[in-house]
Amino acid sequence: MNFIEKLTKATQKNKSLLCIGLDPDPERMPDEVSAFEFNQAIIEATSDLVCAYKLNFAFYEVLENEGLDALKRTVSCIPNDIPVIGDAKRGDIGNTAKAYAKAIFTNFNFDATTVNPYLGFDSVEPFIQYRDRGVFILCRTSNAGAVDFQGLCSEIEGSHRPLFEMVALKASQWNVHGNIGLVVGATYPEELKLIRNNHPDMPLLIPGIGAQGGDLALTVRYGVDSKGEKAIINSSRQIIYASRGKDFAQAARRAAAELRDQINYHRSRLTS
Ligand code: OMP
Repeated sequence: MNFIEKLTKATQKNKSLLCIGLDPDPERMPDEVSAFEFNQAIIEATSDLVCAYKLNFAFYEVLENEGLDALKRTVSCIPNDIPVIGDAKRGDIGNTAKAYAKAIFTNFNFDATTVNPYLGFDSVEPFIQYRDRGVFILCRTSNAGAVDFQGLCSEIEGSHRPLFEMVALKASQWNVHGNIGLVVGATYPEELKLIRNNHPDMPLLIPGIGAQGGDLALTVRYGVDSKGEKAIINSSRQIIYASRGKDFAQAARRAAAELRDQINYHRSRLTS
């Protein structure tokens, strides 16, 4: 089964577009719980509520050996039918990108990853060669500084459009194996609408709900495809740090269930 099939199955089985971001931060986690134990408890409490999990490499790399061990063990303890995204935002020359892709897809066994397209096609190609894995290209990121470069004017087929639209166009041209998606932040709903209109079938990874204040109703309305799917709506801190007490996993479950249900409420309004 390839990434898109796995994502669609998990979306339908769990009736969910919610992706929980497993970004363990010892400053916010309960005391005396390791990163792996933290993740394991949250996964056990939430795996029937999500369409995917996303692990951001930064939170593991900063913990050195223990973190890399936690990264690997976390991937293996996620049920096989839930896709796992390794959020590494890699971007480098082809030879190096090949090693990054092998590490992410073979050593760590992620179903999908995030890629920074700044270096162009040869930096992305080694990732898309893994045809059964998903590759999410950063398009319109959720942060304030997204405007610095992504908003710069570029020329597309004779008309002047912002660079992030060019990135999306190139990504769709590169998508010969059907395994490319785009990252578009929930904090830029108009841009999300534009990208979805121009690329009706692409899976979109949409971070920025919760701690970053993205608008959920607009995210759902503009982010989903014509079937109400292919939007992976990520929230990390709002869910995993719902409580710092012993009940942290159950609190994460409540926060996840609430967000999944809100997403489904907005989805139901699109079809009614
Ligand atoms: P919260 O703000 O805690 O929900 O976490 C958001 C997660 O999504 C973090 O792991 C970010 O690194 C990641 N992210 C963004 O916040 N904005 C982006 O534009 C892209 C990503 C990402 O690629 O996942």
